[in-house]
Amino acid sequence: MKIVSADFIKSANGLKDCPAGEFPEIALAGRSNVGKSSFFNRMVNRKSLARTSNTPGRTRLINYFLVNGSFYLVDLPGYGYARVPEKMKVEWGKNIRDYLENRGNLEGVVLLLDIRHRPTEMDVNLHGWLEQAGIPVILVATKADKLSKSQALNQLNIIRKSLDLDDERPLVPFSAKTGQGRDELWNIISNGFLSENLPELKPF
Ligand SMILES: Nc1nc2c(ncn2[C@@H]2O[C@H](COP(=O)(O)OP(=O)(O)OP(=O)(O)O)[C@@H](O)[C@H]2O)c(=O)[nH]1
Ligand SMILES: [Mg+2]
Repeated sequence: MKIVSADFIKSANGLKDCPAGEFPEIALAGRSNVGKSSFFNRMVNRKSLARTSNTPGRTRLINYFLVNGSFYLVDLPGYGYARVPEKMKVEWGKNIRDYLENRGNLEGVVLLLDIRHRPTEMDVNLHGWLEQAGIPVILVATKADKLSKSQALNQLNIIRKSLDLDDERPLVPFSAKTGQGRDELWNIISNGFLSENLPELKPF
């Protein structure tokens, strides 16, 4: 997919604060620090449109970006950051679940996992929950540049086993640093999540 524009729309504080759902939208979910904001920036080829950080827990609101004037990419707050107060964690969990359950124009979720680590219990739970809810999921293994090819293959297998994935389910190794996986993911997104909306996406 050719990206002609990507614009920050707003930071929403919960579902009620999300923009009117006039465009299809795709949400980016994953553990804090897994590379969601970096993923977004690389996918739209904008260096720092979404703020990235070494400090986990950076993205606390639901950040809306409009791509090609025709669909939203949504950068969700990351989960699982140990140093966040318990009350805030519960609040985040509620906010994200409320969003995922009730956002009518949500076409799918990109679930990001760090290629170097075994999925956490929260990753496994979220993945299972999304499948049960019938929400289409694309799985991405981030930070692939940090491993050798053979290490990466090994880790991809571990992730597959932990999430009990069928062989045909794509798990795409990705690097925000090198751009590995970007084209493949745009293909999957435009042929899958957005396929029903493609007529609307045609103008460019
Ligand atoms: N080498 C390498 N580093 C990456 C990659 N993706 C992200 N990082 C680094 O990982 C750190 C976290 O990245 P972010 O994109 O801010 O992660 P996030 O998931 O948005 O984090 P929160 O907003 O806290 O949930 C930053 O230091 C990034 O530079 C990648 O593909 N390769
Ligand atoms: Mg972020």
